[in-house]
Amino acid sequence: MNDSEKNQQNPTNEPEPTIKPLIADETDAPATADATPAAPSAEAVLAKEEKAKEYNASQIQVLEGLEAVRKRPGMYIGSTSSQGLHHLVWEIIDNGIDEALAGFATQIDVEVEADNSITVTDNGRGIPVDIQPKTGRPALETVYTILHAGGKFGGGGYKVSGGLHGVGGSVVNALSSVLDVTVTREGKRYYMDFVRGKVRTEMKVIGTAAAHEHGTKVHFLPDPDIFTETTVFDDHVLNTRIRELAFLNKGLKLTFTDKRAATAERITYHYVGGIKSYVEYLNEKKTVLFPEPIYVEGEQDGITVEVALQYTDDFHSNLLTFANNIHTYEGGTHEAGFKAALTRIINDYGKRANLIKDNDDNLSGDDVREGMTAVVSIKHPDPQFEGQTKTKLGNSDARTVTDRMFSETFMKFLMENPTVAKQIVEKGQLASKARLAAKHAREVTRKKSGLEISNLPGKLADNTSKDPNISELFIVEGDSAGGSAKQGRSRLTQAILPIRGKILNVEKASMDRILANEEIRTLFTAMGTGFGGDFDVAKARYHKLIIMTDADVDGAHIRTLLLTLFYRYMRPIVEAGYVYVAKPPLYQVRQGKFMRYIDSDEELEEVLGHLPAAPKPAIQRYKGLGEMDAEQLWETTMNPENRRLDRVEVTDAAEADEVFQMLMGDDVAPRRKFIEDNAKYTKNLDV
Ligand code: 28G
Repeated sequence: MNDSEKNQQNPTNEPEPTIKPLIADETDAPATADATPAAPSAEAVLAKEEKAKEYNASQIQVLEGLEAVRKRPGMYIGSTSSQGLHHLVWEIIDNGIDEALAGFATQIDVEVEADNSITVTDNGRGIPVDIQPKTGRPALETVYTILHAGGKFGGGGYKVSGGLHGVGGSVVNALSSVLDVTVTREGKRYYMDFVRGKVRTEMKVIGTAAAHEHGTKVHFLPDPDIFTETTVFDDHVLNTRIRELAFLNKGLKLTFTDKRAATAERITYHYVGGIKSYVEYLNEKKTVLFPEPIYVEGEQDGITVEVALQYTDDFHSNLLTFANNIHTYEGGTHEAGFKAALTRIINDYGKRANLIKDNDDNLSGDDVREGMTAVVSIKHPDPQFEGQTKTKLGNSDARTVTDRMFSETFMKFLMENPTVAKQIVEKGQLASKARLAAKHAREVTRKKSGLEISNLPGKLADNTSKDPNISELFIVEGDSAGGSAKQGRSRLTQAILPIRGKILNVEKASMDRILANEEIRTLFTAMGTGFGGDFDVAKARYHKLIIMTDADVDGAHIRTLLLTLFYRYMRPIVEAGYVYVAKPPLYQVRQGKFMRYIDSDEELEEVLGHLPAAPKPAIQRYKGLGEMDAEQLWETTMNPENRRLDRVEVTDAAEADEVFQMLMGDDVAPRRKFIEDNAKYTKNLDV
């Protein structure tokens, strides 16, 4: 090997390249020059000069092309972050996948070397090595040095499966400090390598191979001058995408080896079931409605469509769509076609099977997708990607073909599997009912934007003023305290909503269930602010929302729950400073004209210590809100003249939310203990 000499000869290393033998010694190029010593004809000299000019021009184009990639890598690979770094691997793997889709490769091996370089090997035909008439260069060299139109970010279209592979090779080459390719085909092994995109070693034969051996091996080291953020590959990212590619290309075997790891074991991904296996994988930890995912496959106008789906007892849907192995996060026409077909067919079938009656509303798209896990994967000869992140398929033919392919087979499936079909329809009907109920609840809330108390549910005793500025809503623990509060209140300004301690029992259930609690729904309705996306603090019917619970553990418990609710579902009212905590006293001390409410035994000691011995101070002890009569409750806790209120800060509510999370555990004992130990938290609100 005389690399230094080769380097000097290498035209790509010189501004004014000279012509030289196209192929180094051992290749299968016709050996001519050495064998013909005769003087060349004038025509031959001219022709040669012409060729030289063409060649020079093309070489300059090559250099300009690759220089452009190095200058603006983001244009070609999106970014030079870790994402861009991994993009290099995807480009090379894609070429191997194209060779597999063309029907020639069955396996692709990906390895991370100890130095963070990457080796990708396929067992396809091997990149052609013959001299191309147009360039006079080996096809292999062209693939790695000529910038092809149609890179992902370089404009133009995408690669077409099995047709245009090699598109990303030159980009990866330009951005690698070293890249070498070994091609095995027709009984020979060819080698060539590059430095920052420029030929270092011209293509040469490095050995022989058995006749049945064929394939391509690409090894590259990303250039640290380009990838300044990081040149370290993330094994999880690689693994995940390689697994995904194995799911998306059924039957194709992909392996991954991380040689940086102490135990560099090879992981093999090979799914004969393709995306059907993908759905099984996604549902692995879920309860499925029927054991095998439905799988549908079809082809029309060169567009292949695959759909796999299965239902679980989940409430959300998990729909992943792909076009030409690219995850179309933003959806697009194929997704729209699938969704439309799914909704239409389930409704059609439901009616045919008399599961959906004539008078019933149609199931909505959301209804039929509830609990569904599905993967839609199409392969399109000319995919158009749109959207913010270029992950939205735009081809309108993809919609019609996906819709038709899927609906035909899916209807057939439902007819042939009536038990499963019934389960799917009934799941949709259940979802529909739940959605209608939720919608109804929302509408009730929305109507309460203001004034008609008549619509306010049962337990609420509203105040008579419509001025939110002077209106207060007391949330009172327990029916008996609620009763006293209703009697003792100032009707003009004070509304009362009793809350039962029962809510405590549901705390370990989900927030959804707590929201289903009647009193809590009443509370939201009464506030008039709406739910979720509709929430509007300006519509609050009360500017004081006062939590009135006992000064004990259960009281703290209810308070935590309510604050959590406000924090999660009504945060703007907390931020606006509308939420308060009432502080019912433990004692009242009176002596002549002196009167004081007392919150603790220590405070009682202290106060008594400062009072004269005679006349004997009268000490009243309050056991709880429920034991105060209407007048006491008014005097101690509700009368704006005497009462003590603490305004709740957002941080208090956030802390309550955290506490609540901790309390969600199934075990009751630690929960109780936690609250008792965290008197600190309870006190926090008393500061
Ligand atoms: C291992 C890592 C990545 C590849 C092939 C095979 C062919 C090919 C690749 O052709 C396009 C077409 C002919 C020049 C095609 C072999 C037809 C016949 C191929 C890969 C341009 C490139 N025989 N395998 N490219 N040609 N694997 N794996 O890159 O004219 S790229």
